[in-house]
Amino acid sequence: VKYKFPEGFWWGSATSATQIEGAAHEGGKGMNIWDYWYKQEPNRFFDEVGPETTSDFYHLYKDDIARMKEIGHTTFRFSISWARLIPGGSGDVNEEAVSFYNRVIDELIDQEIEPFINLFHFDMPLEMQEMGGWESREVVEYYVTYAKQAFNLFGDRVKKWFTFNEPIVPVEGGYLYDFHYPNVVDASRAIQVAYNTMIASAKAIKTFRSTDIHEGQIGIILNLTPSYPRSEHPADLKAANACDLFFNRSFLDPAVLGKFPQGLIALLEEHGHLPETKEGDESLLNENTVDLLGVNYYQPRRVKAKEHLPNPYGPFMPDWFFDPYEMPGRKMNKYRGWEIYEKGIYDIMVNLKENYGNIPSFISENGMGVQDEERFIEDGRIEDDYRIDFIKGHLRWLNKAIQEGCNAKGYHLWSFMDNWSWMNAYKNRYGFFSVDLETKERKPKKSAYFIKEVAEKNGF
Ligand code: BGP
Repeated sequence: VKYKFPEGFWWGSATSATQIEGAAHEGGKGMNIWDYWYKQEPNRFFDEVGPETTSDFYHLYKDDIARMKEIGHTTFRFSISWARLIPGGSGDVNEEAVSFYNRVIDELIDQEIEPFINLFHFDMPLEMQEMGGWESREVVEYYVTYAKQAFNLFGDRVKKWFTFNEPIVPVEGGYLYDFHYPNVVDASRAIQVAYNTMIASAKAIKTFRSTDIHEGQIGIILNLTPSYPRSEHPADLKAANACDLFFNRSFLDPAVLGKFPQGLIALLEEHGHLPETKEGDESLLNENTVDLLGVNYYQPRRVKAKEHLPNPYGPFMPDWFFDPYEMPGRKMNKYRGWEIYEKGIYDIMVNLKENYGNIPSFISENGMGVQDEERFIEDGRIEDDYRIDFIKGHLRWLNKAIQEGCNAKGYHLWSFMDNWSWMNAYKNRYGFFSVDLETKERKPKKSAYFIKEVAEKNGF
């Protein structure tokens, strides 16, 4: 074994409720924005496939957990569907949902796989969205009540909690770039949504720590995209810094350091876009930073100084401050259109070590989406050597970061099995297991055998 990982390193994978559970209208679940939006505009979803059945984990969880065991998982991240646990987002808990999540948790524990639970993965209950979604402080309070219910129901067995997955994505998708419901394009509202999510996260953390049965850890999962400038020219550096402030530090700093970066505040203030705040917010954020940070890493951002000045009368956008830069010769995942830059994972870890107190962290998502993956079937199995190479490439850099003292505790692939992905539906496949959309049959890909060996040897 050339690349050995620290003892007890977490090997597993990540999923989310809407993307794997299915049973969207079963078991007493309420509607969330995805169920609703799909009903309104099915043509905006790839192949017009919606979230009703996805990978049917709701019914097949037991066999799936056996499969996780089979490939050496020691940990597994899933999310609770707020609209399943509390249909409508507020009010009574749905007993069928409690029973389902209890069965999942107990099954994982029986198989010696530690459950990691995320409370929010893009799936706002419809009623909560109608009340204003994350723009509303009332919704923030309902979210905290939901979190408290979840801690009380499952916190006796679950010791790793996350308040949000990629909270920036609903901001970008729902309020800036029109790829999530409610399809708003308005930077002021986007900034309010971003701000309120961090308030919600801090409040949930505070609640977690004040409920006495829980001695676990609580954190947040962020998609970090290191921002690399085209050159060392001051204008390019400035562009990369703005990009970093908007897309990384806007969430990373409040989550880990307990305050928004000064540079970001100055930028927003200059353009008249500071969010509305409430008394006590500052100390709330300050006193409720995370214990653990999940890092989702797929690709970096490469940027350069703006070539043309933005129209000052047009809508304020983060893109006012930088242009994307397509570095010649960069390595691409040609099956998904994203850049592959393995060293990014190392740069993130070093940054966390140097500037964020070496907070305990782990790779909570990393993975390779592939369109039309059936073309790689040989003798009935998907021979996903490209995915194995992708994983190895990232693990080598993660290993180097650990050798240099970075506090990385584990690696989760996105994802355990092929799943439904938001507007892309089943276009890009990510799993260790393929899923037949008709029969829901799962089949291990070559990478499933690879990860099993890595987990068993704790390295490769
Ligand atoms: C992350 C999300 C996941 C998943 C993944 C793959 O940002 O947390 O929910 O969707 O990206 O993205 P995609 O399916 O769009 O390729």
